Amino acid sequence: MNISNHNDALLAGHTRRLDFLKSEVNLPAGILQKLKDFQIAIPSWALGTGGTRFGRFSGGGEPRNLEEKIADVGLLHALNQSSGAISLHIPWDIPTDPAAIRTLAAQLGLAFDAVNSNTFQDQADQAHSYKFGSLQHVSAATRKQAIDHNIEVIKQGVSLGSKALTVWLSDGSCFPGQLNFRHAYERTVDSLREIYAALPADWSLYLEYKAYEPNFYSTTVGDWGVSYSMVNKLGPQAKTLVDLGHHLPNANIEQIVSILLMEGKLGGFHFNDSKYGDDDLTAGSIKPYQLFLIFNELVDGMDAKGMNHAKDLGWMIDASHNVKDPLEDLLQSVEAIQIAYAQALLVDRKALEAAREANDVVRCQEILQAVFRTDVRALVAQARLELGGALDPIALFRQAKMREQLIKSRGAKTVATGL
Ligand code: RM4
Ligand code: MN
Ligand code: MN
Repeated sequence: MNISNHNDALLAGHTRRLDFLKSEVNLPAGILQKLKDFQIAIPSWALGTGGTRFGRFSGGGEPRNLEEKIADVGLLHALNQSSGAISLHIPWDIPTDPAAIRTLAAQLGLAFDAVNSNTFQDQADQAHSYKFGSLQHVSAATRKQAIDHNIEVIKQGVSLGSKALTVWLSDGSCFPGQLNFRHAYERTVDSLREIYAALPADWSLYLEYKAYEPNFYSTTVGDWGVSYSMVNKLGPQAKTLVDLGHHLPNANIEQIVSILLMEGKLGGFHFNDSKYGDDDLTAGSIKPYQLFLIFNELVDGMDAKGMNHAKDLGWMIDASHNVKDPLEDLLQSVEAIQIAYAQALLVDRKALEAAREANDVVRCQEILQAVFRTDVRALVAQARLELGGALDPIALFRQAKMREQLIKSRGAKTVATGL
């Protein structure tokens, strides 16, 4: 792959588009640096073809082990210079030789983002089943097994240099009457306290919520209110994680984000998009305006607290690819996130606040929509260019026949671990 040849061929058109943007919009000082600093972690479980419970249609050349997953993220990062971290799901990916894995990642410019525990599936060698929950389970032995697993995941993360544990629980119930809601809540908090106690001082615990699935009557950590009340009980290192696909239809996610940030309890993000539920589609593919509005609140809320946009929250993608090439899909997601971030940085916050204070509702909408309708792709591309990435990552991925090469070296029928 020759990035500079690719860029040279596209440079004239790129410069024209960037100049036009600069002539139309006042770019705030430092915006390019902010875009360059902003890195989005890639989930190790999203590098292969995803499936539904009805089927899975493999695409070929999928990574067969952790080393190959890291190589794939390295490829993404080389192309866009914005995917400089990988988030592992354990036990789907267990680093057997952490030092070697760390070196491999470092060679590709990658860090290890949050590690994710898995108590929503039974593993072949485990003593107690999670069929009726894990941290909420009626049996203390099952809860202990799930707690121990989380503590083990923290240890794995420490050996890789991760700084956060993400806990997503499928715990809940499928039928009315099945669960004592209060007991389930209390048991979950007690279990989380034990995990929290094992957290290194410079780590965070992100507690993710989800409205439904795989349980279809109740989820014990079902919404941001429950997660927020739990992380408040745990302590300052515990925060809520927002996965965009985990809300009931039409939830106002930007408002949730704003309040969590204000309360100092927003920890991180799982980006994706959805039409119906936890669809795990490409970020920005269905509701790009919502993504922009979320970033608008993120930038506003982080600036109000003097936070570092790039470092003070955990930015991750959580997606699944049923019909697209996973790597192309991830390139699309990263770009969509950067576009929304860049647009949020362009909002004239003083003018917006003045319009709000004057109850000028029309003006408020004009300010936001004018930015949302501004094509900032050249700005995002310029950030990539300055970092040594490709002006058009997907085009280069295709021109260089990267998938074909992966199929050649790994085979047409490989299957990556994950969902
Ligand atoms: C869940 C949730 C978690 C992810 C699993 C695979 O719905 O989004 O973050 O780890 O899926
Ligand atoms: Mn998630
Ligand atoms: Mn999910």
